[in-house]
Amino acid sequence: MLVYSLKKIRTFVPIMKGSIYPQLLQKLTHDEKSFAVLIDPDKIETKDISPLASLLLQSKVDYLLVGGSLMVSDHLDKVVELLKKETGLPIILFPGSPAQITPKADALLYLSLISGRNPDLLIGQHVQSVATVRQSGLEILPTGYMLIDGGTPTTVSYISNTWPIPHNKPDIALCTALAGEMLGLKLIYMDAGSGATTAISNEMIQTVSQSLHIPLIVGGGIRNPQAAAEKAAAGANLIVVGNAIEKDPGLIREMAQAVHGTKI
Ligand code: 1GP
Repeated sequence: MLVYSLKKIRTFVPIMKGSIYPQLLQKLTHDEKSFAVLIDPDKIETKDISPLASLLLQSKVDYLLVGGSLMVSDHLDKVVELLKKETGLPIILFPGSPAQITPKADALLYLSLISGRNPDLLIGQHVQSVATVRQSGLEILPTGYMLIDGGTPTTVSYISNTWPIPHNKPDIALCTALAGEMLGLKLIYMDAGSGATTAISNEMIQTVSQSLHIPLIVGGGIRNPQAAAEKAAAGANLIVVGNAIEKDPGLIREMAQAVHGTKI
């Protein structure tokens, strides 16, 4: 029975190029929350993709984010290709470096690390990789990426050589996010970093989301459905979870339900 229904679901409607941002804006207007699972190609073997795909489909996940801060495996293309084939879900690259770009995905979080003061990650790498990005044909999602202190040093902080915004300084987060919006960025991603001890506070999310007019992505250290629902209720439009789901894939369904059921 399950096999039959999955087969039916797998007659996917192809994702129209360029449709992800308009969809995010529409959801923002209707206050509909979205849930994304982050898949780090370094942490998954291709043989595990099929069982994961079944879970993703049964759980009504909205997007898949694919990327890692330090990619040592060489199967990004394959992972994206299989995820696409098995789930049909929109795949958004969340690259730790320009080397993590594959045209097999649907869209690219074109990240500028606006919480930091490392020119290379604000604009330098973008200049160097412009040809690859343009030729990829991916939907480009210009994103102000903000690292928020999650209580433990993160790989991103180390690699990017930047300080995160202090956990208890919502005003700095707000001014940074608004500056990003006024610069024309289309999304803000506040991230406490993968496996953060402390997720971004509800207060900070609320402060930022109340004044922001573009979709707000929140991730890092969200471990249970209740936390996911709280972050969504505080104003996050898209909740991203990676680590907790790697440890317990059974959480996917509960997390998705919690986020989708969020009432403001
Ligand atoms: C990290 O926001 C993502 O960049 C997800 O974090 O792995 O802690 O869920 P977790």
